[in-house]
Amino acid sequence: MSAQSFIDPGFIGPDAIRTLFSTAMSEMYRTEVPAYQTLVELVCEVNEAVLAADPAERHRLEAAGGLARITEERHGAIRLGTANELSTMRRLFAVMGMQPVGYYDLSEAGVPVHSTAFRPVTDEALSRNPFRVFTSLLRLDLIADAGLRQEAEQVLAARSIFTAGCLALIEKAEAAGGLTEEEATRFVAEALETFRWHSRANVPLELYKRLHDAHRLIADVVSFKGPHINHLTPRTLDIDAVQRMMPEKGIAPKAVVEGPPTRRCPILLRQTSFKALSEPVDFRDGNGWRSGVHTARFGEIEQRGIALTPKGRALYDALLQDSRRLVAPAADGSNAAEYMAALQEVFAPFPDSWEEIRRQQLGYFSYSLTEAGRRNPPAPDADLEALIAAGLVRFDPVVYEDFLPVSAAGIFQSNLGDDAQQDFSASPNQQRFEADLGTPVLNPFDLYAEIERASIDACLSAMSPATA
Ligand code: OOG
Ligand code: NI
Repeated sequence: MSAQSFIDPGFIGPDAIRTLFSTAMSEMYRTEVPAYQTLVELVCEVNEAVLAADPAERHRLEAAGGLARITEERHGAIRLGTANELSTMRRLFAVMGMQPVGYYDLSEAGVPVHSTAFRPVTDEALSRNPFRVFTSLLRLDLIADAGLRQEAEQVLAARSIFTAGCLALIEKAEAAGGLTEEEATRFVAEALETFRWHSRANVPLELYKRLHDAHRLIADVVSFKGPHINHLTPRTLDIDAVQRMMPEKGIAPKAVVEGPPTRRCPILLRQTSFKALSEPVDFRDGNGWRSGVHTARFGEIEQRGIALTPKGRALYDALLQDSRRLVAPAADGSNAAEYMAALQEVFAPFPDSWEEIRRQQLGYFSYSLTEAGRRNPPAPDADLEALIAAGLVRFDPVVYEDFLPVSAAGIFQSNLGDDAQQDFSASPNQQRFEADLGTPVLNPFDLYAEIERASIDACLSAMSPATA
């Protein structure tokens, strides 16, 4: 019996809805932000070159089933204003098989939001389409000016970011356990409306300015009819090459690549972005409109590496902190080369071979039978290490599917401009976030551990009567 048989035959299934949605989103963003299209083309070019130059890597990705998903792979980001918006967004994403994973506190980095990532969680769903959305909730509680806070709350309380059709289809999916193809097509079209850019602001220019002075991000969330998608990020196999080539395509990247340094064996996540565009916006003015500008939408690329265990992550966090203590990256990019050199040097103790990362239990791996293993399926009680040594089982890094708080802060900040540095005291409030969300967030480490465990089980049950 396959997992598919649990889905009502009349329904198309959450993975297929997610693919319809991510494709529609990508098409919409391509027409809204032309530089995104340029970036996607550059990433494709670089990915093809990497695979052509490294047949072993191509083969490894093919064997591990990871090649097909890379070209279409994207993440996006939105910023929400209220608890109600967040909990409804959770239900919307659930229709496409996306669950809230992880909690990110950005207050520490001077950004008044806390966040989670909605994404598929099983190995199977991830390999079909790993589309994820970094979703932030504005924290008006961090705004000192009580009067302004109240005005912002009123504006947010009066807006509804979901169409009636979208809400009806969410309810339908929840009640029936899925959507038919026809319903899914309508659902995607309705849901897309929530993420669309609105060139007409929800507020007068005067209020926009006051919100903007409190924090640029507050203006971005409160002033508009909905949470426009603010970037869509393709995945590259060589972020250094894309970073180098962006200026040739007329795109100016931020000065430093966030995350770990360049390595032979990529770990976690490396990201870089280009600055937000200044876009014309009409603000309310009495009964009419008045023109102004807003900068919110930008482009980003990422390179994903292995998911680290808590032990590996602790080592990463410690080394990142050490490098930043040595050279703090300046907002204007003036010491970028120095910072990247420090990063490279400080990270030297992090092992850079898959064997060693595995031996020290720093990362999660997916185990599978080699061709020889398939010819000679191991007994259920066989020893995994012995099977690896005998060439019957291979191991591949499990891809990191999540985000990194320090990197996310760097991405936020590069888009808020150098003048936007602001201090909030660090005040993570996961409990409040989960209450607003309506569920606890999932723990990413549990999900990776489960993928690893299931892969080992699958190797050792290849010969069991149930599947023979
Ligand atoms: C989200 C910034 C964080 C990432 O990839 O870490 C992010 C935002 O600007 O809303 O997208
Ligand atoms: Ni991003």
